[in-house]
Amino acid sequence: MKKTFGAKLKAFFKIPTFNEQFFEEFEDMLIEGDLGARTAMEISDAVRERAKEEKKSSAVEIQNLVKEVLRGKIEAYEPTLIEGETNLFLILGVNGVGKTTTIAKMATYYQNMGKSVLLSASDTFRAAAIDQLDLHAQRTGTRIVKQGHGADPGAVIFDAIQSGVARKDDLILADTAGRMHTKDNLLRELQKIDKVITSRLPKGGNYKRFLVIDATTGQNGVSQTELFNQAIGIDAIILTKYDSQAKGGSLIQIGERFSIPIALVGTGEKYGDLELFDKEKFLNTLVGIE
Ligand SMILES: Nc1nc2c(ncn2[C@@H]2O[C@H](COP(=O)(O)OP(=O)(O)O)[C@@H](O)[C@H]2O)c(=O)[nH]1
Ligand SMILES: [Mg+2]
Repeated sequence: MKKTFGAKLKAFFKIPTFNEQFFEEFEDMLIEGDLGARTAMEISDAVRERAKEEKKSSAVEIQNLVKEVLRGKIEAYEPTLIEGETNLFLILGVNGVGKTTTIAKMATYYQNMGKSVLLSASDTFRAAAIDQLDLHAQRTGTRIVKQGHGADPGAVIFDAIQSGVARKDDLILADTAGRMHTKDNLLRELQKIDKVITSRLPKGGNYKRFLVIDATTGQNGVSQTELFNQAIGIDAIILTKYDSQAKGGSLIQIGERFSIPIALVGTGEKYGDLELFDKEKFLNTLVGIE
């Protein structure tokens, strides 16, 4: 089995010999862990300083030092609903990252809190996408607003808002397409959707844009964030497939470059496999503590 970044880090510090080769390999490992070149250098410098000051540094000490450097780079985001208002969460991300699955998990999560949820099948680009969300709606007992394959996604969201407001739903979860014929098409489509929401959601409504990042895609998560953030702005990240060996090192770069916090973590394929992001736990796992 492939070792996690945290396990590698731990093993690396078993017998630290602080020479130039050590620091070169150390930086390479940090970059492989998707922490990015800048953070890698920052951590490497901090360890260098510590090693010089204290002569010897134990694995645990260095792991904690790495954690300290990382701590200021990411924040948690609590996805709370505004009571008595229409909340709308737009779920964005490239194909296959887990948007539709996460929507079903979020529906379950908020329904368990006693909230009424409405799904908007606004990924109309793929025919199967509507059926997939529809199946999740049936299984989780959630109401859904949908139109046919190829329909205008803005129109679907428009309908969902009208219906959700009329029925006083607490939360509308809107699916989106992750791919279109061209990247420009996709971005324009998302901007149109965004405009429909900002102009149609009643005053006092709570609109948040969530970007889903697949933990296993590593460095690509950073360019995906840049793309979607430029298009309409992202409020928070949802990290999926955290049950894999990948422990989301790219979130450090995302936090550093775009200051976008992390709301939720997907830990499997079942409806209950969704957790609130816990920063301390995340960092401990990332650097191999515990
Ligand atoms: N192991 C695991 N698989 C996931 C998770 N979230 C989604 N998936 C799987 O990823 C695949 C793509 O998910 P889907 O929701 O269709 O992605 P979308 O294209 O972004 O809507 C499916 O096989 C899901 O079961 C997760 O947290 N862990
Ligand atoms: Mg989907």
